[in-house]
Amino acid sequence: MLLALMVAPPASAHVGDAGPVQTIVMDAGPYELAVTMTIPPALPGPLLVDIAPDGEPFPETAEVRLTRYGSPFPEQPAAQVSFAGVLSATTRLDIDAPGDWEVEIIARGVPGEGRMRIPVTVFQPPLPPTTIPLAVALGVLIISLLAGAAVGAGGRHTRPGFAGALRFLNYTAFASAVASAVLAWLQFTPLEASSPPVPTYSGGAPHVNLLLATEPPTLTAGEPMILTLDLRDGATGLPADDLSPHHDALLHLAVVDESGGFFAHVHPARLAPGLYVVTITPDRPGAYTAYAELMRHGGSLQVVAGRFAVGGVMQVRDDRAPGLGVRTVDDLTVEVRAQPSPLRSGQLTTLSLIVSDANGPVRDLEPWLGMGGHLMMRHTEAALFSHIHAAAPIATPGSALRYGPELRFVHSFPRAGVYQAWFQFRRAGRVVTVPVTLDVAANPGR
Ligand SMILES: [Cu+2]
Repeated sequence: MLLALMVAPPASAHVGDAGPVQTIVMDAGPYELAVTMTIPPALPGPLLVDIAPDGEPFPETAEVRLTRYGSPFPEQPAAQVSFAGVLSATTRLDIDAPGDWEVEIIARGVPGEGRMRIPVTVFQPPLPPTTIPLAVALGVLIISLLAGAAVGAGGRHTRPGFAGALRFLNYTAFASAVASAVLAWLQFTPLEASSPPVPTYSGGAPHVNLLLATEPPTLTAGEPMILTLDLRDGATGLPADDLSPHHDALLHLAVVDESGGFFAHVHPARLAPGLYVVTITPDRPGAYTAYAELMRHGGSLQVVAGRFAVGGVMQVRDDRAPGLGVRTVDDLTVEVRAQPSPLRSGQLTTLSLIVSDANGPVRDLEPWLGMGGHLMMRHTEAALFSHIHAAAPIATPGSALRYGPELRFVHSFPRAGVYQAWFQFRRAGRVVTVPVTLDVAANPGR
């Protein structure tokens, strides 16, 4: 029972909403890193930061720093890790108080340096409601036992007063022992999973405005560029820095040119409150759209878009992506099927991807961003952007779950027209993108 009093309540995270263990994928410069944070179960305690390079190029080392949210990072790193011969490296950062923290990771390797700063909120929930009554009951039990012992030893049992006092102390000890046992049992029974407080906005969190900037300001096809996303609260204009992880990232960014020939699905690195950067290399001139998918703490998913133009000369063949049917992507044969077919707007449609290689159907597709497959899609004329996940079990970090050979996606096309679609899945640590053009006919019934 004393132990029950000593067990500290668990701390929980905001990076975080989803539980005390959270994976965040970010592109720090040239490196894609999957950072898994484990919030300490009690404070003070260690914040475990596991850094797993998620694809090529691989960094060689990383420096990790910790600071209170909004304070400058210390000169000296808290830890230095090497990725030589390991899949991931874990460091422990000492957290001594609840509140907002930031973890900085600087990865280094042959292609250069990349930086990211991930906000972490550590909560220490209030004591369980049974703690104080339990302490009182235990206190009464101890006092009545001691007093009973003193009275029994010092008093003469024949005296009616002493016998009555002794009986009273015995009853009190028995009652407080029963109360302590019940309260201790309640103490160990989890009432519900503790979760951080969700901010109360009337009508949900305000929308986010996206300010897009490019470096250099004048862009050329075939040359790397830095895309900066400045996220602002739609009500206050202040940086929107309360993004909740969804599908293993704070921000999913799809960058597409008007032809649909260029497609990049990346996870910009957070550098400052509301400020995210990513490097991409547009391969053709034209008008580009960047779709940022994000979720605010206590809000729902939203997509904000920005546009930029790329100059230069065409350096790639601009073929329209094939439609339904069989195609070869890298060393894989991928068949895209639709049911019902042909495609019509306004009807529930299952799009299937059947993946095989030289040895036959493939069953070792790995989770990517917690999912078996992703499908991003947009209408070539209407302002429609969709992100659909494969109808398959969701994978937890480090899961041994594998998918294939079939990935199914269910969608209802809101209107007729031509859709550019990109199916994505991961195999052997590599993300495979399958571009598909979908011609959707008008549904006479709608
Ligand atoms: Cu993503």
